[in-house]
Amino acid sequence: MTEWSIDRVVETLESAEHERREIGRLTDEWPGLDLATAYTAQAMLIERKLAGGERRVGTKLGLTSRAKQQRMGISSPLTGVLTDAMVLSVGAPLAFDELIHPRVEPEIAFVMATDLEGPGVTAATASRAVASVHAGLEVIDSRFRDFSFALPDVVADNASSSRFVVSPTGYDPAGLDLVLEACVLRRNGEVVDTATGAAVQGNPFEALALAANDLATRGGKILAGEIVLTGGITDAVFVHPGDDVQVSFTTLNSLTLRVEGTR
Ligand code: 0L1
Ligand code: MG
Repeated sequence: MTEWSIDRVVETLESAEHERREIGRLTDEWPGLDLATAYTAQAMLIERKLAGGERRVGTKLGLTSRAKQQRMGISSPLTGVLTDAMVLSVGAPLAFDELIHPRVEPEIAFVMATDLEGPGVTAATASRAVASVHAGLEVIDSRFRDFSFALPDVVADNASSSRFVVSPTGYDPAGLDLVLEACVLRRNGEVVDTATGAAVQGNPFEALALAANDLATRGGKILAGEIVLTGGITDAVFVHPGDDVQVSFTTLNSLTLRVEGTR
């Protein structure tokens, strides 16, 4: 039997993504896969994507809302890395056949004006580092069967990252009350969930501060110009070919994603 190692974790996750194949929890097979080891695996996974030609474009938070934490049975937020290969232009369809079992969730997104580096970042200092606030829509596609994972599994899997859309129009953070910013998630015209920005750690700027402080524990930071997805505001909905998903915010824009495919 092959021993588990960080290399093997990365190769297992990479092949699951490339072959669009679900896998079982790594933590069931390797109980030694702790959080620190999982973040090392995530960093290696990203290094390999970058070595393959992808470009880092941002940071994402996951499991920042109670709706998502309750659904996944994990109460701790986590971070991941966004690359240009995950970017979907506004209006572009989602190619279902490229993915395993995609789900869609609304996000409040930031574009950063300056670097943001912990420790000690507060929501107030975090908000001053933001250039603009945008509507976001994230497609998550956990490589784990039935989206069933423990925290180290999903950390190693780069927080289920797959695709995302950010509205081109950005808003001055000083002019918004993100705690009260409301969002409606619709699938095929039917309302499936609603929430306000308060769902995201009480305030999306708290989530941004959390990301900066957490990254600092691993020697990382958020860079000027990068996008930050602050975490799904509502639970994520499964999508299938033919579906239209729409996220509509009070002030931020609406985004619609059409799902195409044959499976
Ligand atoms: O698959 C997942 O739900 C984990 C990633 C969480 C994404 C989010 O909360 O935004
Ligand atoms: Mg998300």
